[in-house]
Amino acid sequence: SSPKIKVDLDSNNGVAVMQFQSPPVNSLSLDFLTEFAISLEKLELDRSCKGVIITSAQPKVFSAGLDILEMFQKSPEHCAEFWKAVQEMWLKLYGSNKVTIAAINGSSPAGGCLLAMCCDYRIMADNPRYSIGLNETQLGIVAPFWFKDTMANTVGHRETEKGLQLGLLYSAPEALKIGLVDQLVPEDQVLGTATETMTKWLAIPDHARQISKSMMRKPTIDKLLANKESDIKQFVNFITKDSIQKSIGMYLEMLKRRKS
Ligand code: CO8
Repeated sequence: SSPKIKVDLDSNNGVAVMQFQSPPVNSLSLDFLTEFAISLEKLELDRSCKGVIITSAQPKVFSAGLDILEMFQKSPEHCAEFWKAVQEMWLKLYGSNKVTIAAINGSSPAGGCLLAMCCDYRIMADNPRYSIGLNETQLGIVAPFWFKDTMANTVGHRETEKGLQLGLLYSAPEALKIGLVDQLVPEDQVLGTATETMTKWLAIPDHARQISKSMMRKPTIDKLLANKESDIKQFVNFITKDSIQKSIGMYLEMLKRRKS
C-alpha cells in the first residue's frame, strides 16, 4: 500500500517535514502508527536531521485521532496490539531528541491533539472552524493517564480538568487563549511559520536544549514506561466491554449521519 506519511529531509537545514497523507482524515490506524514509528525512528538516528515538522496533506484535517474502527468489534488481541502502537507513538514523539513542531492545518481531535501536544511548539491555522482538544468523553471513553499528563503539562491542571471532563474541542482562537497552541497564523502560512520558528529553536546549543527538554518530560515518560503492560490490560478490559462498544457504535453512527 502507498505510504501514509511523506517524509522530506532538507539537507541544507536539517529539517524534516512529515506530511500525513492518509485520506480521508489521517486517522491513526495500526498501519499509520507503525509507519509513523519507523519514519520517526529513522530520523531520530539520522545525525543530519535536527528538527521535525509534522503537518497534514489532507484538507481541513490535521488528524482525526485514533482510528475508531481499530477499537470497534475487534478481538482483545487486536486491541492490545493497537494500544501498544499508540503507546510507542507517544513514547517516541514525546521523548524525541529533535526539535519537533506541529503545523496544525486543520482539525485535531483526541489522538490528533495528543500528537500535536507531543511537539515542542504548535502553530495552528487561524480558521475558527478548526478545533482541537481531547474529546474522548464525548465518545463515552476515557483518555488514559498519559494523555491527561501530556495535556496538564501543556495547559495546566485546571484547564485539563475542565477540558477532559467536558470533552472540549477548542476552536483555534480558544486553543490559543488557553495555551493549547502557541500561535495562530493564516492557513497558507502555517508551514512557512513552522520553518521560521524551527530556525530559532535550532539556534540554541543542541545539547543544552535536549537536556532541558528531557528534564521537563522524563518523569511523565517514566510513568508510562513503568506501567506499559498494566495500561494495555486496562485499555483492553475497558474497550471490549459491551457498554463501551455500544457507545462507540453510536458515535460512529453519529459521525455518518452528520455527513449528509
Ligand atoms: N476513526 C475512524 N474513522 C473516522 C474517524 C476516526 N477517528 N474520524 C472520521 N472518520 C471517518 C468518518 O466516519 C467518515 O467516514 P465515511 O466517509 O465512511 O462516512 C470519514 O472518516 C470522513 O469523516 P467526516 O465526513 O466526518 O470528515 P469531516 O472533514 O467533515 O470532519 C473530523 C473531519 C473533524 C476529523 C471529523 O471526522 C471528526 O470529528 N471525527 C471524529 C474524531 C474523533 O472523535 N476522534 C476520536 C478518536 S478516539 C482517540 O483518538 C483517543 C482515544 C483514547 C482511547 C481511550 C480508551 C480507554
